Amino acid sequence: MAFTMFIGGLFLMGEGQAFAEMSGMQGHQHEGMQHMHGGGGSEVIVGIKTEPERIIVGTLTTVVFSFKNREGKPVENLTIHHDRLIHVVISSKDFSVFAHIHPQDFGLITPEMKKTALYPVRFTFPKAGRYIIGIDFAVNDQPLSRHFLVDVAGEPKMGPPKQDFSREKRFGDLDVTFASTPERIMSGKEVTLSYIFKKNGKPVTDLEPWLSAPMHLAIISVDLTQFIHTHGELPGMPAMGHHEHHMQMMMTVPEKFGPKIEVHMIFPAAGLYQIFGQVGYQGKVIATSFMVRVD
Ligand SMILES: [Cu+2]
Repeated sequence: MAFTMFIGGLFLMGEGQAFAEMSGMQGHQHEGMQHMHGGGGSEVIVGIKTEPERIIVGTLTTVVFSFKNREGKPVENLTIHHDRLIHVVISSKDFSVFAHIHPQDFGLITPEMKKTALYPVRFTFPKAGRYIIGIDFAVNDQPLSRHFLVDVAGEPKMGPPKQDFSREKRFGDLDVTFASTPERIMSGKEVTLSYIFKKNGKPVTDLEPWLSAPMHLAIISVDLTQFIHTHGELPGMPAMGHHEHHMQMMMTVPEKFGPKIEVHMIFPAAGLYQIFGQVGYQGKVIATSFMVRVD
């Protein structure tokens, strides 16, 4: 496999510049876990390489993630969480492009991948400019998160992010009302985000779990310094702290639910954030996108 060529290499970027942003546990809602698990996972050094190295709009690009320990040895004990070994979120800086993909979307996880701890995904970048690539994974069941920046060359170029604070939008067949409680979001303070799904004016009660969660969310700051992957909950599920939130991964989500999904979280810093949410509906995944300001 071509991927073996990446062994030993760490980062790359569109223009040959390395940006490896190690976000660590930052804002990932699992801060408490480090104490409970002895912090072994923070030793994981994640790298990213792309093939081709210089990414061009419209070209199928392989993005390979490498997982190493301090000694430079491959980390072999990645564990499945939310049904997948590695969750990869890609968003353009203008927030017009969003993808949530996994190595398993492109084929089986091979023994070779496990042994070398090199995991590829494929993606065609549709616009030139900067992208954030966030990944979520778990080592010995300890959830970890990292993010990277890559630059893509070519045409068309992306514009600045649209400042759209509308709270009612249509995604696919669904009308989605988004709200936050309290309405004014403060950094460092807990906030509840809520989504209400309607179709033809009627509440949707047959939303479906996707990857063992009512909703998957990727929350990204406009300056691309913050990447948070979190999950929605159903109202009435017991209130969860950070540890319980992790345990929710093992909980069963009802087969059908709706129309409301809630997300409990703490924004780590002030600024504008785009909130991408994904929910299962009629065998498909509906992606939602809303912008919030955090003071
Ligand atoms: Cu995923």
